[in-house]
Amino acid sequence: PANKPVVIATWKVPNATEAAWKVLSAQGSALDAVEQGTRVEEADTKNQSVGKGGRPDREGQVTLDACIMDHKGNCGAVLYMQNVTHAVSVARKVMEETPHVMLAGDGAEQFAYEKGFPKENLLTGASEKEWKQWLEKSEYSPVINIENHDTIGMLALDEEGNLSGACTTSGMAYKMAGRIGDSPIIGAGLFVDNEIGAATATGMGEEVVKTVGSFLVVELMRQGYNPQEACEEAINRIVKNNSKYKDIQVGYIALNKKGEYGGYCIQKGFNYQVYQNEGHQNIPGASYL
Ligand code: SD4
Repeated sequence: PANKPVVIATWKVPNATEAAWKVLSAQGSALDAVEQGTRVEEADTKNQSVGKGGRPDREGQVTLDACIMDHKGNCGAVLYMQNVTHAVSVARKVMEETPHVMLAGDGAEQFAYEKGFPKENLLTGASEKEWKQWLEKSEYSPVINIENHDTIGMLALDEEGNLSGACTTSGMAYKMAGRIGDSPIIGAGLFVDNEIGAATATGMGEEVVKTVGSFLVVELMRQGYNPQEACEEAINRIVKNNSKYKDIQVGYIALNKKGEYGGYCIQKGFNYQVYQNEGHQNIPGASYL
């Protein structure tokens, strides 16, 4: 069918979806596609929400969260990892080469070095300068769509009809040291069920974790919702439980087994990227507000 292969990703990330498309259009796997695609954003120092160049926590440390999940239900994650750019690839190594699903902090970092990943300074001059400005007031009030924009969650359906997903981030800017968001948590920041579909999240991770957002989106698709409706209902759950929803941004994207996709968020300003046979496009996400 014409609906596959297809790749979708949170935010305006044409270089990332293009890298994923290269894999998919050469009959590559969805798993390789989402890894290659998300690596583009990890390496891009201009993206200050992912990988190298990411905004630090309030102590000035850049700490990365990432996970990956394949069509067999295998998954791997790294949490709060420092000094290694390609968190998504380390997550894949956790999935494929350890008996575990998650490695955190120093353990994740040491594992990455054992697997040959280079040690790098992830704090760029630009992010350090902004952090120092932030320190003057030290107020943690995440700026919707700006300060915490561009975590990349990516979902792909390959030529064989298999689904995979990946999610990688430096987390909320100026978070407390030790804070972990939704992005490396399977079921929250990402979930893939090869029978049904896949979903991933961006925005205020705490709200996504509280509602087990990506798992919810996939389960709603299992019950018959299309990807768009499933994202809408998962956002409704957050809004219903939270009197402060006007100050919060969360966005979901979803892709089902048929290659249909959708996206929805609380606040205006979210968009997502799609690449399929018909070409490349950026779609403004419909929003609750
Ligand atoms: C987090 N969900 O750490 C991430 C942040 C994010 O775009 O999505 N930024 O909570």
